[in-house]
Amino acid sequence: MTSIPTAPARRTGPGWWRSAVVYQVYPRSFADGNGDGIGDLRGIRDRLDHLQWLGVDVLWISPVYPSPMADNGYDVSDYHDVDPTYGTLEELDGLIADLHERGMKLVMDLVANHTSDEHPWFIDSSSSPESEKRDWYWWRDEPNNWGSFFSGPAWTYCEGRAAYYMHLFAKKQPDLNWENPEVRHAVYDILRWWLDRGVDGFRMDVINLISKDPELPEAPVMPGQKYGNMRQSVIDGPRVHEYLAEMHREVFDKYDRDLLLVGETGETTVEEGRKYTDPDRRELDMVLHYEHVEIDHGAFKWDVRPFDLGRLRERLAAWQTGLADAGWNSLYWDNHDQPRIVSRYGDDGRWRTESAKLLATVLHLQRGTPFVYQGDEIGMTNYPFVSIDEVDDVEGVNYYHEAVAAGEDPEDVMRSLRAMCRDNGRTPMQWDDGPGAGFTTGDPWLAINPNHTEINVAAQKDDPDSVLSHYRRLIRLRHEDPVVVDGDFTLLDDVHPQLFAFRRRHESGELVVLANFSSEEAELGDLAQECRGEVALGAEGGPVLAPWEARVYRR
Ligand code: ISL
Ligand code: CA
Repeated sequence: MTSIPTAPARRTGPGWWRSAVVYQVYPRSFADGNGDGIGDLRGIRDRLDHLQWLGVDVLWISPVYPSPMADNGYDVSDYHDVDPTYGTLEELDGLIADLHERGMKLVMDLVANHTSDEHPWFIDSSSSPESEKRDWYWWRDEPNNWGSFFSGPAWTYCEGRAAYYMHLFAKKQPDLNWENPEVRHAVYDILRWWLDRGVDGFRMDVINLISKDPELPEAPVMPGQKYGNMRQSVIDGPRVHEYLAEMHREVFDKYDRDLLLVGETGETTVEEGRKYTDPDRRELDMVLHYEHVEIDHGAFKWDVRPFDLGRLRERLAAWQTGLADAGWNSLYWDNHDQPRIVSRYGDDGRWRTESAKLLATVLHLQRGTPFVYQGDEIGMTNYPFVSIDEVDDVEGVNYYHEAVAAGEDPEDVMRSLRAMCRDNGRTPMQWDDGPGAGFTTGDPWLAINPNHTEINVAAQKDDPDSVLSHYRRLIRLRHEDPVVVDGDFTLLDDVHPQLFAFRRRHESGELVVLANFSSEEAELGDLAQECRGEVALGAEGGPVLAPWEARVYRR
């Protein structure tokens, strides 16, 4: 039996996050401390032993601020408090203290591209064209043709202002106007307020959308679409780097602490990613790009395509090499917006355990900072959604109604939702095989996956071959082996139909990862010459990899 030692080694000082592992909690679905069926801060505090045992260094929690919950908290109505659903500010202070006591850090979600329409800023701004905050949002007498990311138009009419406001997401999420310096400074105040409270950094929601082309030009309309695709005018917009550098100067440079600054930058490119994260530019430490989680998207996310290993390998390698000498990668498969990776790129049936372990291996052994999303560590799967009534998420619900109204077969739409709907990643965390999965003693806000009777933390904790033990081993390897942190990256093969193989090289040695992304055996061919050294993870073996086998050599 393999023994699993504890006590991770932690680095401090500049760049400490290169050797760290982040764990993301979606508070609604992690642990319910008061039995009302919704996860909360009490629940998170009660489960910190799990995080410590796993060995993670940083906890990132999705928003817990007061919110009308049109988008589960990504619509903030007060940046300086905690929503009663999740607890109190005192409880959050308690969480910060608990984490610091355990040597862990807390990263908060900053949602500053938009606020809730119930935020006092928007209420004020929308009240009259004379409002002092009239330019805090994007108001126009006539809307342009942009569509929103969440279906429908990106503009909604407001009686009070007799004008339209822009919302790239739901209509209850009006976009802030970052062109206005007062808005930027109000956001910087929020950041300082939380840093002064003891938080250790931020994951900045859709931060690459904050700068829009101020002309707001009409956008191209794709075939079959009603509204224009505004991406060109909003993604990595004209002043985004200027704003982030200003934020750094105004806020982060003034704190002499080990902060972590992560930007969510959907649909950004390697070139832009490098700019955001080049330490000399003093913008962000790392970004969450989307390229590797859009491999199975067609023209848009609901147009589901088969997984393509070649494309995954090529895009991941592009980020590894693109940020090799400046900038830093974040590494993730899942978050609260993504379907479960084992159902997507792995095999959630016969090979669930093997493929979940393989996906973890290839992710964690790249160069960058890994993010574990709650449930990844036990190989949680997608939920078998049958009816739209089971879906809560605003993006999925809006899409369903729009597509069905446009004449699409509801069965086809449900098939897309089953594969891509964000609620796949939001079903409650599976702690044990009991009726509430150890998540709640009450009625869960979103259905628990029926497979929690088999897939749960309790069932995997003492099993050295479990997905959970594997995650723990990978995290420990990062803390102990400088090759994992600092080694360079080389893709070893770009044609094999089943293999993802790469090498990490460092003055202290090298690691080779050989992974078979298929349910059939894979011949290593020329790569068999890489089977040298000690097997650091996986089992000894010859020139053939078993289905979903990942083998790691260290020499
Ligand atoms: O995949 C998507 C686009 O079709 C979205 O789900 C994507 O994740 C979103 O564009 C960016 O996500 C972030 O901002 C959203 C919020 O709903 C997400 O939960 C958040 O992670 C708006 O705040
Ligand atoms: Ca609760």
